[in-house]
Amino acid sequence: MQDCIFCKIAAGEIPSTIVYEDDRVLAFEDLNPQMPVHTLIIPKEHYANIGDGISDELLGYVFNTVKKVAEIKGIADSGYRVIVNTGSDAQQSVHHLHVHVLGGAPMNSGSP
Ligand code: IU
Repeated sequence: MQDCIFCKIAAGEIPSTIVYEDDRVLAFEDLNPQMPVHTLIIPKEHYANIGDGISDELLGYVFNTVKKVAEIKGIADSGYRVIVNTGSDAQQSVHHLHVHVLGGAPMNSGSP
């Protein structure tokens, strides 16, 4: 999609630090990490958010990539948090579906 920064990252038009990539998804380091490990996973195809018509199959594929990223980043055993901000109340700021994978240190309670 034109003017979508994550589409440009997915296409390699804007550089990113790639953690994992295949033909359907890209995982890259968040530019403003909130934890020692903070990786974003996106489908290469544009969906604004989790409610934007992505197929169950592709959404499942995106979430299965979480496990790969956790292994690559060395946090599979220590644990991690997975966050998908969706829409305005959740303060989604980039409107291309992305999954935050956060870890590398103990976290506070996950309750809002
Ligand atoms: P959010 O879920 O939409 O609030 O998160 C967007 C994330 O994308 C946020 O953590 C930013 O630091 C991150 N990000 C990035 O890694 N690279 C960018 O070019 C832009 C945002 I714009």
